[in-house]
Amino acid sequence: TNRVFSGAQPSGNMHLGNYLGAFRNWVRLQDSYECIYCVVDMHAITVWQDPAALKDQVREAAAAYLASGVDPKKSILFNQSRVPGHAELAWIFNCVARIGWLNRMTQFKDKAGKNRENASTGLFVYPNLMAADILLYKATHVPVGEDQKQHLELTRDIAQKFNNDYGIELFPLTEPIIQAEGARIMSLRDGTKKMSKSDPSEFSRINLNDDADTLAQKIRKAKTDAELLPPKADMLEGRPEAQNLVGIYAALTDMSRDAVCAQYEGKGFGDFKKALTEVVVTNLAPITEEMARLQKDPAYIDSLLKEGGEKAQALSAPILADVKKAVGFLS
Ligand code: AQP
Repeated sequence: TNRVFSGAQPSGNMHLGNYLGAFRNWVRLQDSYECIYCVVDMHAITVWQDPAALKDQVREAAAAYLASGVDPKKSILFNQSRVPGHAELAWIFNCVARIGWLNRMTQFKDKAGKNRENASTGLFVYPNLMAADILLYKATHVPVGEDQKQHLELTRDIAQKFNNDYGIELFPLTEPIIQAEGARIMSLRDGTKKMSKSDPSEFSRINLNDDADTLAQKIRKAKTDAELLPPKADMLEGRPEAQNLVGIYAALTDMSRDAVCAQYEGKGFGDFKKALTEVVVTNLAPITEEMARLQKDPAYIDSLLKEGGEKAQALSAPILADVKKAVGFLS
């Protein structure tokens, strides 16, 4: 079977980048793959999370998946910490992966920043946990953005080394599903930085639970330039903020960037932002409403996650048993 695994961290502020770069594609994959979508709470605590807030953030993330169209009848939806196999397999992978491999991971360097000595050890071995997430289910495919390509390569290296070391063809070499061009959404304040949950500026990001007035205000204040829209998208070169707004419009309407430019050629960003606001509000309103409705009933979300967790547990148990046997653990 072709099986997909993917997840997002419940670190609060689910945003348009998460939707266009991840959730929307997850929904499309449900028809052609057996899909497992996980709220990766164990990844989230690699940086400090307030315990009371974390619970709500897990529910918010699950609500965002569901409101985007993840269907718990078709796909498995659960939170990572509920299935202990993730931690167990991650430990085994801590002993398979080499320090030199992890030292090459650029995301660790970005996230740890200058104060590397003070980063959690979890942040350093994060890619090993990600490999465990994927291989615990022998997922054959993972949808990845540009930023996660290196981690998926590491997952393949771990699978291969495990298979070699233990002399057993246990794990598949998971293939990436490369996202369509333009899936990377940038900050509204700085077109060279990606839109991110952890950006301290609310105006950098379009949250999935922003109301229409907030959306309009954020788009009005988004950084742009005084130039007009050109007839072709490649003429936006060197204008990262303009490129980003055109990209968002194109992604939400399923138009090409060229078609968007052709439609608004010669217009300034005042006019374009009005049109963009309409597109964003129209597309996000149903998601925002559904998220709000779901979040009013946390018990319902918790019960869905529990059910999903039971399915994930059942799927992973025989695979983990094979791993332990290969390693030589007594059972
Ligand atoms: N700006 C983005 N454009 C396109 N896709 C994005 N994703 C995140 N930001 C963008 C995709 O969303 C999925 C979930 O991401 P994650 O929760 O694992 O965390 P992240 O990639 O580290 O996202 P953030 O928002 O930047 O979180 P923080 O600030 O907490 O680190 C992934 O598929 C990701 O590619």
